[in-house]
Amino acid sequence: GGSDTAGDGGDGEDGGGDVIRVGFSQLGAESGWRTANTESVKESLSEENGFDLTFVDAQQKQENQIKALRDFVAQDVDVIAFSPVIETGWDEVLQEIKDSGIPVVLVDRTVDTTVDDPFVTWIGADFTQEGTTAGEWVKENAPDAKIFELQGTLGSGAQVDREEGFGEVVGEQVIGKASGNFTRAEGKTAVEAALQAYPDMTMIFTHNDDMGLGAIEAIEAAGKVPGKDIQIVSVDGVRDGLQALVDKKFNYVVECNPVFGDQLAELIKKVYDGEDVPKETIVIDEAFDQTITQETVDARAY
Ligand code: GYE
Repeated sequence: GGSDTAGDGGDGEDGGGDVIRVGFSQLGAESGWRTANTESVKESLSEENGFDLTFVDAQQKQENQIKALRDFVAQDVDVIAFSPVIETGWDEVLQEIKDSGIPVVLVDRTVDTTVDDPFVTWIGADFTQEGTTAGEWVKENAPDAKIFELQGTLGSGAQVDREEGFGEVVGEQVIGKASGNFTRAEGKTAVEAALQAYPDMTMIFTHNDDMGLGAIEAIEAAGKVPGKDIQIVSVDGVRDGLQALVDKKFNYVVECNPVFGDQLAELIKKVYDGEDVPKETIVIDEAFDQTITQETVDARAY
């Protein structure tokens, strides 16, 4: 907004060399996945690539995200990108953004809103499929396991959908659930309590590696062997998680790839230029079992 004085721009005023002003509201720094995702986003939305990025970390608090989004509207950025910590509670602010005319690119997690057409495009992983892939491994390899499910942040797209996908395949094997909010510390606490509450559990399905690493600490402190007495099936595939697989403390890891900054940058450019973009871009994942090699882990970029 406002009328800028002409002549301070340097290279080209119209088309071509425009700098794209992006406001990015990241939900937090709760996990290894998130750290890698933040790095990837910052690297791709760089000055050299033609972006002027305002990056704000909400520390897993929705109110912080809403404030950041309102600031982006006030600053009249060209494009707003955000990763919503939970799915609901965005109606008001999404309507405000819509009224401002600033396009929204949804990143990673999803929203559940009454606002019509709330975003131009979404890029992220198929969380339901991740849960299903984990469930299928269990069905095949541990059909009698008694499972404690260590959930991510309650109400987040990643938690809701992973639980759903897993539950569809092996829901009847789940004997208890609790959230560890996607962090190592809270994962550890949740598993300490679960070991008391469900002494017959033989497996943990954790919604991310960090909570699974916390679970390892709790299991070992209780004198049990992770990966044997209590198997661990996880999602993400950050280096520490894959190392736990090599060390035979994790049994199976479904990948969730956080390194999609380049794809995000491409989408944002197209949105800015008014070009057509797909409604969704699904980031491709794979899965790993204990046959993974140390070389693969060492070569992991995050
Ligand atoms: O799996 C977890 C992070 O939303 C896909 O959030 C993301 C999840 C990821 O905290 O580690």
